[in-house]
Amino acid sequence: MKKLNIGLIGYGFMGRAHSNAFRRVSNFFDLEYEPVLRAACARSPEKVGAFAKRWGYETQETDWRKLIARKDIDLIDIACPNDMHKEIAIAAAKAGKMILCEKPLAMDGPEGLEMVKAVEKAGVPNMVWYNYRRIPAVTLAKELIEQGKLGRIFHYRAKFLQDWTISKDLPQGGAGLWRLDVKVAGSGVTGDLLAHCIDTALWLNGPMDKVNAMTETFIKERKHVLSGKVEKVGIDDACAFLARFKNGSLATFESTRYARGHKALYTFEINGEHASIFWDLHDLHRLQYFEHRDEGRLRGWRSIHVTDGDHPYMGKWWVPGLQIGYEHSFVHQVADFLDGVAKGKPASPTFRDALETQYVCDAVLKSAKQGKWERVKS
Ligand code: SOE
Repeated sequence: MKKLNIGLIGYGFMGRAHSNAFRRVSNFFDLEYEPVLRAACARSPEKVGAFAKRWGYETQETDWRKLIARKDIDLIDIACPNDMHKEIAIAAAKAGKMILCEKPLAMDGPEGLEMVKAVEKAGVPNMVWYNYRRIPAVTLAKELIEQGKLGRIFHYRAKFLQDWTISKDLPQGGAGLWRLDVKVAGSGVTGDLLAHCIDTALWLNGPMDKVNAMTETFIKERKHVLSGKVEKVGIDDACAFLARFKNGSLATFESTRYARGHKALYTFEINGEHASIFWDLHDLHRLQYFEHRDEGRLRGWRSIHVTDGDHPYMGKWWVPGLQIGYEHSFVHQVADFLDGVAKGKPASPTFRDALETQYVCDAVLKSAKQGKWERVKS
C-alpha cells in the first residue's frame, strides 16, 4: 500500500469524524493508498497536543502555513470553521497538496468559485465532506433513481430540524458556538444544515432552477464568547424555501434549530411516477420504498433494511443484517476519495460540485432578503 500523509487542520467534532475515517478505512476497504495521520494542526498547542495523542497523529503544528509548507504532507484536510476554508484551500492548492474540505465549501458562492479555480489550476484532487451521500440507504436511493425505478420525478421534500439554540442565554462565537456567529459561519441553518439537504437533492434530482425562501432570526442578540459583549445575531435561525428543479419537479425544504424535540432530524421524500422513496437520518439504515407496479393487493410501503451484502458499501462491513451508523459515511467517503486518486477519477462532491450547493444557498438567502423568487446561478 502507498502511504498518503494527512495534515488535519481543526480538532472539533469534524476533526474527530474525519480522523476516525482515516484510521479505519484501510481495515475495511482494499485500496492502493493508506492514510497516515502525519500531523494535526490548531492554534492551541495544549489542545492540539491532546488531540494528536488521542487520535494517533505523529506530530503537531500550531500554524497552518507551516503545515502546508511541509514536504511530508500529501493531503490537507480542512476541518476548521468556515471563514478559514478559502485561505487555507487556496494556499494548499498552490503548494500542490490534495485537499479535503468540510462543508459548506465556503462562506458564499464567490469565495467558493475562487477555491474551485485554485484547485483546478493546480490540478490537485479535491472533495467536500457532504457525508450523507454515503449512508448506504441514501446511496441505494441514488441507484434506484438512476435505474429509472421512480420514473418521472414530481416532488422532492427535505427537512433538517434541530433544537439546540432555543435558549436565549446561549452565547455566540468561540469554539463550538462559532456556528451562531455570522462572521465565522457565513450563514445559519442555510449553510450548516440545508446545505446537506441541497447537496443530496442536487445529487439525486439534478440541478435547481429557482427558489423562493423565508428566513427568521428568533433571538436577535446574544452575548459573544470572545468579546464578552451582547452583539446582534446575524445568522438565520430558521429557513424554509420552495424550489423548482430543472427536471420540472417541485420541492420544499425546511430547516431550523428551534424545533423542540428534534436533534438532527434530516429526512427527504421523493415522489415519482411509479415509485416513492423516503429516508430519515434517525433510522438511517432503512430506506422506505413504495412501488405502484406491485400487485395491487400487496402494494404498500416497504421498509428496506439496507444491511445486505449487495447493498452499497455493506459487503465491506459485518454480516448481512448487522447495521452500521453515522461515522461510517465518513469512512465510505475516504474510501471513494482514495479509490478516485488511484484511478485518476475524482470522487464526488468535488469543489466544483459543492459550488452548486453554495449557489443554491446564495439564492435562498437573497430570495429571503428580497421576498421574491431567485434564479440559481450555475
Ligand atoms: C450542526 O449541529 C451539525 O453538527 C452540522 O454542522 C453537521 O454538518 C450536521 O451533519 C449535523 O449537525
